[in-house]
Amino acid sequence: MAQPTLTVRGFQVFKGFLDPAAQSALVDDLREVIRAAPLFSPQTPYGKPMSVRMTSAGRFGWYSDRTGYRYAPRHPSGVDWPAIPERVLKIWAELVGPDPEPDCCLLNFYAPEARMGMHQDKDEADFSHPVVSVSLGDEGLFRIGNTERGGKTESLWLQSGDVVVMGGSARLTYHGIDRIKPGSSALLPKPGRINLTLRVVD
Ligand code: MD3
Ligand code: FE
Repeated sequence: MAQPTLTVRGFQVFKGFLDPAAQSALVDDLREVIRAAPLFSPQTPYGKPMSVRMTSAGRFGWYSDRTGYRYAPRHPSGVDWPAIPERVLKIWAELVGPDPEPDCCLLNFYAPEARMGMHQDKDEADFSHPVVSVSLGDEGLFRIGNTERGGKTESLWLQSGDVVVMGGSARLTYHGIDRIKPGSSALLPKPGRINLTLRVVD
């Protein structure tokens, strides 16, 4: 099994896990996902739309509106979420093992001005399963905090092809994306960053 390039507060970072050809192939797969389940801007319970646009693949997709955050079995249009692409499942299997398979692949799209505030991911049933993140396109500044809100943080740039595994104590660590660096990658046809997160929800 692959060894992480670095580990920051339990986050295992695999720099350049995907080579440029693998990244392009993945983007082609994701284009199909977005065609079936278009990106949308989730409303927050605070009444403001998120700056990150999202969609999902798999049995569950992440969804939010004024009534709260949750996993939903269908896209807001009413269609089922598309299947998680095989190429994406392969990344999970290589780093986490084949069983269990993830049942949600959340796709976040960051336009140049988008960001994601510090938060914990705790809408899943069992935190013993890790979360795997795949970065594509422009670099994003990832901030890692603590298991309680506040305190000292550490930041690192995530680049196209980097994969991060969040397991163990890192699974409930606060984290966010402060900004992206438009023009730092030529992978996507326009400026922006895609992040995939693979999760076991159920
Ligand atoms: C740590 N996404 O979708 S990926 C998210 O780059 C999210 O789009 C960011 O935070 C992004 O919830 C960061 C890294 C990440 C993802 C999920 C985690 C770190 C995590 C779940 C638990 C702990
Ligand atoms: Fe998160």
